[in-house]
Amino acid sequence: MTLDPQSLTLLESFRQAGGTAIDDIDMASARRDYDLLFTQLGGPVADDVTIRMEGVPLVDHPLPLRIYRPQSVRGPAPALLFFHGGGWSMGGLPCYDAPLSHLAARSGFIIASVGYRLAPENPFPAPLEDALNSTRWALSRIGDHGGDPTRLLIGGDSAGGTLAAAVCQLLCPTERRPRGQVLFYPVLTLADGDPRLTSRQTNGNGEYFLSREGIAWAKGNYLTDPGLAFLPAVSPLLAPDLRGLPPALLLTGGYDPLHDEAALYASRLRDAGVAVEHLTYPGTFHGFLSFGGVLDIAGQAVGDTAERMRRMVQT
Ligand code: D8F
Repeated sequence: MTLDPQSLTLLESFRQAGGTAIDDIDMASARRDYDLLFTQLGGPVADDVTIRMEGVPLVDHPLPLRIYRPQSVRGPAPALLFFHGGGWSMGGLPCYDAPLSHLAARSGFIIASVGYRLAPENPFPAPLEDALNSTRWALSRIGDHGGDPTRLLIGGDSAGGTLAAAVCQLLCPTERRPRGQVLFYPVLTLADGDPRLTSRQTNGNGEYFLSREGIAWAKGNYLTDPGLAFLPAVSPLLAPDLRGLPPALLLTGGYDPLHDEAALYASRLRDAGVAVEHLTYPGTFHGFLSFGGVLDIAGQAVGDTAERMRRMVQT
């Protein structure tokens, strides 16, 4: 397989733009560049979806919540609680208007995107605590926003996918749980040097947007001590027992350094008796869902995901 022509052209434009090596850039500039990139490349927002700012009323620190409601929905709708990517330190709610509005429109789900606290100002465990607490909140209160708490999925992309996967592991077997986990190219381990993960080597040299250096930079922001990477709450792939987890959908590009950890997590989930599907888009790279303005494969993935989301909440 080779890169598809649109993905190749986009990578070529990233290369032309050059830019500073990520570990030389200050946090404010990194966040500005990230926001610009994601808002510019997302393409148009779906016009049949209402976008509103609300909040998650956690006791110590309420979190911003951005709600995408398809105008066609009547009554309580199935809902997806979403955690955005950006290496636990970048990204924000406006960056995801294009992909999440289209996912809401195509699925008929209400999507609630959580403005969890970001590192390095709020390192681990703050982002994860926010994800866990907002999930528990949604499982009891998403009805306040037109969602059906018995048909709740959680999900996220990249670092947000890590948070969603970890939350699924952290919820107790005795409490209410989401009906499924939707993981777009999640980081599934921050423990360095796992020899099983060949794609970290082949796709991580900086030619395909997300690099090993970028992951190391994000890890440095998120973790106050690199030894924390061995906690399953940081690296969900390291959890010894995956039995009883909610059904999972994983999506990756063939040129993503994170491809192999998704494949491995999917195979371990399957061995543990969890319903799982891993969709690979061979010709594209990390982050493709967010680049729908220039990549047709993003729209394809939104359609594929919407179909699986509807199936996850049936019966
Ligand atoms: C380019 C963003 C704008 C580059 C400065 C980029 C990331 C780094 C995103 C992770 C690490 C995600 N991650 O920044 O892709 O999840 O480890």
